[in-house]
Amino acid sequence: IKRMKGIAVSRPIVYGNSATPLQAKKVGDSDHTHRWTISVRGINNEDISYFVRKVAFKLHDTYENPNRVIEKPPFEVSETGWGEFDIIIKIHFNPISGEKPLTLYHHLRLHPYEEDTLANPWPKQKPVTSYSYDEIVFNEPIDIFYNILQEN
Ligand code: SLL
Repeated sequence: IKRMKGIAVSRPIVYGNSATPLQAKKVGDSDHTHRWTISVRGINNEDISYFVRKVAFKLHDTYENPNRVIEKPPFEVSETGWGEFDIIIKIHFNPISGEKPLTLYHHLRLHPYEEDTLANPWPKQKPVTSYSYDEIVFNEPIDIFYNILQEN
């Protein structure tokens, strides 16, 4: 194994969620109030699958099969629900890289804040969004992974 001494390569990602209120409760359905999607993406929707192998999203235990593993892009999970909670996002890298998985946390946001006042109410069907920008840094990547990063 040959590492690229003194070299760091960074790749931007965007992770987080959007949410919209459900129009009406379906017959026999639970108390779900929102539909939401949590995702990990490249900037400008750039394909990140050359360095991301899979993404595991750990949802609240009130969900069935709370550990959702997404093996190919888009790396996202859509669900319905009634409450906000913290999602643990574990990013597994291209196995060729030898890099350990990276863990991120995102607070699933369903409700608007700031702008949502009586004087300035949030439009009913406008999605609520909460996204974070981050930069993944590969320090002294191994040479074959470095080549893959450079080629994409
Ligand atoms: C709260 N601490 O009390 C949070 C927990 C959990 C939200 C929120 C379950 C959906 C389903 C769901 O929306 N859980 O029935 O699968 O606000």
